[in-house]
Amino acid sequence: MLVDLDYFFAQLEELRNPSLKKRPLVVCVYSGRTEDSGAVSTANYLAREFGVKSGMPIFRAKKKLENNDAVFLPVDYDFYEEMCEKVMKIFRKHAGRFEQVGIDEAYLDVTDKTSGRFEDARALASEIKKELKVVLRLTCSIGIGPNKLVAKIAADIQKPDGVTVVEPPQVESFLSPLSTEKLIGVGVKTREKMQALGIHTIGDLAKFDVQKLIATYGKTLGTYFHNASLGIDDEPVEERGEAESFSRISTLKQNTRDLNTIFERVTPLCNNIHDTIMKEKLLFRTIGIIAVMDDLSTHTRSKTLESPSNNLELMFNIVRELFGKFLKETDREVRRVGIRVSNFTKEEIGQKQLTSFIERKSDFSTV
Ligand code: DCP
Ligand code: CA
Ligand code: CA
Repeated sequence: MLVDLDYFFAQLEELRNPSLKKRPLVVCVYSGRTEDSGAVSTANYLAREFGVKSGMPIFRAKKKLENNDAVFLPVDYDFYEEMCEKVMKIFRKHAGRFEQVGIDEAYLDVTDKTSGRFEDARALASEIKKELKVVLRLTCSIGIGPNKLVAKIAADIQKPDGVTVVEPPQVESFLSPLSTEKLIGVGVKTREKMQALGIHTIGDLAKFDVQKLIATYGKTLGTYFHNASLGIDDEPVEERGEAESFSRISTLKQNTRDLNTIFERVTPLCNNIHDTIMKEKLLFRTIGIIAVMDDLSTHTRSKTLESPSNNLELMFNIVRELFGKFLKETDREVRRVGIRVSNFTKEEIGQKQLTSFIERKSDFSTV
């Protein structure tokens, strides 16, 4: 399933001020140069009837909406992010695996929950929409398909407040009449190039000789376009942490080459990052060190684990090992030290492991 909120920022503005629902509403990113310079972030469906679109210059939207009692509001990202968190919490509950993509949409793998039955998935979609409506008074559109590619395109078909289900036997006939630009990776340039080859729809692309596609776009992209046109996609719904990486850095009291002094300095940084990781229920795979030298040059080294972990002791050991190795590679003194942890996945280990882990952590702080 791909779940996408309808006219998201504008819908949120209507939520806190329902009188806006009856008027064309445009949410704007003002650049501040002149009064009306900037771009339209999004608009409610009333404003869209006048041709207002995301990305359009504000002055053009104003012209289109002249004498129509329209409202123009500046973006309020803090409010949108706060609401986004509440929305995603509801979606996440209903998914076996969950992957947020962008501020207002997420993939939900519901294969296990529905035993792979599309009718059950449709019922689940109604349930999710109902909960979103009752709890937060918001609407969304949902696409359901055998994979992410089909679900994403399906979600766009009936908007706002729609559900579109595409079962495996319908995939080809569903995709075939659509424009190639519906496929991820087909931008303006690619579409023009495809048009020159006589490819306009996804169906044209499916019929096009795959070897010729490869000759034009290279092996990776050519193969991808061919498979995508047939609705073939086996990308998993990927649980991921919100942050790409966490890092902390600190200046030493004196420049040094002494490993113990360095380690003493990075220990609280490790503890601090580790607290964040535990709070966010993340597992890391990559641990890195940062060293800023006396000549202000910056160096990094990192190590990637075979499997994800949240073990603090392991983090300490690797940080120590990396600094030890690094010092052997340089004659300079270190001025600032830091660590960076990345490559996150969401924690899936049981409560028991978690508790024993926290105990281990408190052992450490008494050393
Ligand atoms: N957004 C933006 N600038 C853009 C596109 C989008 O600021 N050029 C913001 C505002 C949107 C939000 O991202 O509300 C989500 O984008 P969508 O593409 O999902 O569009 P909407 O949710 O606004 O409308 P729709 O009902 O078509 O999904
Ligand atoms: Ca949306
Ligand atoms: Ca979206």
